[in-house]
Amino acid sequence: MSVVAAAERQRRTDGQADTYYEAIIIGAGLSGMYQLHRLRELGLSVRVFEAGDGVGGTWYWNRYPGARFDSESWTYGFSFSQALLDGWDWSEHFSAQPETLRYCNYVADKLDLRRDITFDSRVAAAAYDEDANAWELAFTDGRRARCRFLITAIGPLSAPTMPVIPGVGDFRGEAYHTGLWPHEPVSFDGKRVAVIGTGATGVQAITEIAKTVGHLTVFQRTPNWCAPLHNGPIDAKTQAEIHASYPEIFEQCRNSFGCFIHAADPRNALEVSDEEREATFQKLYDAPGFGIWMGNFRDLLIDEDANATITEFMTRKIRARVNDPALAEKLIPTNHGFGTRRVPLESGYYEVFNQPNVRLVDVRETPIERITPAGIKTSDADFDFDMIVYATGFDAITGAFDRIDITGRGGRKLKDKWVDGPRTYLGLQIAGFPNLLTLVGPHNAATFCNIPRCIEQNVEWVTDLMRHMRARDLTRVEATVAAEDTWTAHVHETAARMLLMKADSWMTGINRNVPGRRTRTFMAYAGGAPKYRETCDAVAADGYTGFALT
Ligand code: NA7
Repeated sequence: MSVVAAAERQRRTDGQADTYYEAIIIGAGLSGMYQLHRLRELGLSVRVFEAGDGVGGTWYWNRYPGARFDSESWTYGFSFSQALLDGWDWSEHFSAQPETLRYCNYVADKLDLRRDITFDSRVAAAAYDEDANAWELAFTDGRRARCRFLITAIGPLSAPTMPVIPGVGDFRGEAYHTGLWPHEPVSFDGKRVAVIGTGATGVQAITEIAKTVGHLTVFQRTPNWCAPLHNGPIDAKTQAEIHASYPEIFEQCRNSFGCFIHAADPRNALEVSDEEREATFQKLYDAPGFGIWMGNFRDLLIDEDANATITEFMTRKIRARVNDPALAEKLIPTNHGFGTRRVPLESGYYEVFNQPNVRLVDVRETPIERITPAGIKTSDADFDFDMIVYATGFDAITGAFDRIDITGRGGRKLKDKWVDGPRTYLGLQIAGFPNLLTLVGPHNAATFCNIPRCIEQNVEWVTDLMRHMRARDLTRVEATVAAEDTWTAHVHETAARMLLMKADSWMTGINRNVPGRRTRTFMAYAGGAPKYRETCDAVAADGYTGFALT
């Protein structure tokens, strides 16, 4: 224990000493687990508090049918430890949630993390005590804990939102939100099931539920541009090749915009002939993963005319796959171009609508009026269901922060500070909130990334900061207002040239189920992971410019 921590422990004579740590990490998902490992190596007294009763974060909560990677499995695992890489084989190119949750548990076991994690602990409030230079945490069950550094590892998509529809509590059948799925198996056999929501989650869930359901009704508000996942098992030969090529795989990820193996095509869509463009689109459509979104012509997501070419291609694909032409038109987005919202990857999604036991309800034409005890009432029909599945998404990126009452210097609430959208420095720190570090926080490249790749960068940067501070007996770090203003302006400038800023989505801060989430503001960082990493490294190399260290 450092001198500072020992002094603090000595100072606390109120019986709370055993709940004081130099660092507390909130959340035992991948970022919390890795941060724990690194801070423990540094010799800090550190504890993780986790709301669930197991590790895994996103993969712990999102147990809905069909949940699986859109990242290639073999690009997703932690890269920092050869032993972790050597001891784990992914079974599929895009593994399903149960396997990923097993992976999270494997990491926790291998690194012996559980001894420093307290489960079933949801943080209700965190307040900065200026005199003590410490954070005081209150848990929902009344327990308290204190720490010098508070590190949030609470995830960008971890605050599920229910739709604001009258009568949601009235339904007498089974009802589940995808992000809070039960741990026990759920059967759809012979049942009349409704799914509300057709984002990346809804698309996966609908495709899986349709395999065994009695009758399925999909309530769609905004169709999305879905592209084929092309998943498959990993055979023994490929497995050996993957293990032998990890250095190259991670190097390729490191150099691409979103840390996927897909890097943008250096050509512009309108520079090539129609035939060449069509052939490129077709090749990407037939290839696995996010290539069609991230490995496509470089101007598709910034130039309207270029975007129109892929949008037209994808329109033809939907028409070709859906038998009923009128139904196909309902599944084709009309208010945004391809790739300007998160692209759901699918494995037979469009064909689901060719099944005789599946019906699509376009709620723009016939809005849902209320949830009834028996089902759902729209403006033109009453539907009876045995089960309603809410695939209605999350209060993204800032929602998990808002669900904790966070108070900084001078009694300032984080929620108030961010009322018009987040303001941060590097997506890792916030002026007025000393010693609070926000892994995968808003304005951070990690929210727009093959996430473990960016988690490693975030965690290693925070660990280096801690090392720097300990070596100099510094105990307080806070972003300056000027640095925060500059970074926040840079985040907005970088996003402004992207077409995705024109679409309503969780990335642009719109959620009609959450009061106040109506203003379009970019929630992540669109400058790309390599540029983000370079900036963070330069800040560190310069002695942490933009931070007041005392
Ligand atoms: P999303 O992408 O936010 O999707 C939520 C879906 O729920 C979307 O289709 C919404 O329609 C729909 N929704 C929300 N409220 C309503 C109401 N009241 N009525 C009808 N439909 C509604 O969340 P996901 O969980 O799919 O994905 C989030 C991310 O998690 C995903 O990108 C992955 O990276 C992991 P809307 O589009 O708002 O019209």
